[in-house]
Amino acid sequence: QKYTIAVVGAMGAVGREMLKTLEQRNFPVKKIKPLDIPSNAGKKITFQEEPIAVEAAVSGAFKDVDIALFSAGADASKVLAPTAVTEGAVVIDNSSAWRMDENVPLVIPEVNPEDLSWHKGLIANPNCSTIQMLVALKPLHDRYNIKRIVVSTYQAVSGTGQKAIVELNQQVQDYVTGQPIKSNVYPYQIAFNALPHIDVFLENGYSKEEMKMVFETKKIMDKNISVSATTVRIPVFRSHSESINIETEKPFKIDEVVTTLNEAPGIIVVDNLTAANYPLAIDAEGKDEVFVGRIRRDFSIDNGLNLWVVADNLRKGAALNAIQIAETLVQKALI
Ligand code: 2RA
Repeated sequence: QKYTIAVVGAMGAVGREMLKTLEQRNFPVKKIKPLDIPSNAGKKITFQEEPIAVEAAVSGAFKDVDIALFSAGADASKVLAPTAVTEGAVVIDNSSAWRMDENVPLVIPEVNPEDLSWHKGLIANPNCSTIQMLVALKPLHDRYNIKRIVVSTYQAVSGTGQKAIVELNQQVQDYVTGQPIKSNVYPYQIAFNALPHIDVFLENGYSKEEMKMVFETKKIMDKNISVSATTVRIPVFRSHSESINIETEKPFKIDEVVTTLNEAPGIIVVDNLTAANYPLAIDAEGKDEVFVGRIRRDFSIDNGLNLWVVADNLRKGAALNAIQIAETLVQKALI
């Protein structure tokens, strides 16, 4: 069977990656329906070497759609995702709009595929920084029962979108040519800088991005895990990097941890200090897997472990995870 797939936000960084990933994974596509804001209607995208005109993402656009992949921001999803479900599409939403809704499964296929069984037409894709962290930690949680996670992230500007990619490029060029550096996307210059400020700050002193990692971990993997997060924007175009410290209930041996990670789905271990081999943002770009290295005991506590985890934030962190959800729905006849 083949499916009509809508990509909502088709002109954005994640939307483009969704189209590319659908092509590369030979998803059984009958028809692609690129949707975006009305002012982008008529522009062309290419799918399987065919130009396709973008249509306006409005009610009525989903009547012939089987699966709608959304990456159009939370405001658009809040309104349009329920409309798409009503019109008969199964929606996989990459925005934060529906992630914590109790009627919406929040799914990473390597971590909690069973939650797809209770979807009611709308499924949420977790935040990119949560996805790569939980793909890496799920096998360790299953074997050693993680009690606490402390994570610091080093996030690429493509997580903010196309405009941030353009701004970082421009700032570097302006620096080289001696022009004044202008900052519109972030509160400060991002080139040659590090901003501990992703999304808005909340009453509790944490950013929304930091609290997403806390709440999403509890919903996806285990509500009993304590999580403390610091999320930082760095001048990298693609791939998020994360320094993760965990405390487990059960004792572990490091070589056992490495074997467990090597055998787990979606993970590639890159960890050879003699050869200075460890996961790098530039190596993860365009790849499907989550890369784990710098695996070492935290000697300051019992059963403590440190990891360095890197993944392409537009791919496994967004587009690929959403498409793997669609693949799982098809495989399990949940669509
Ligand atoms: C970011 N995780 O990196 C957020 C949304 N993609 O900005």
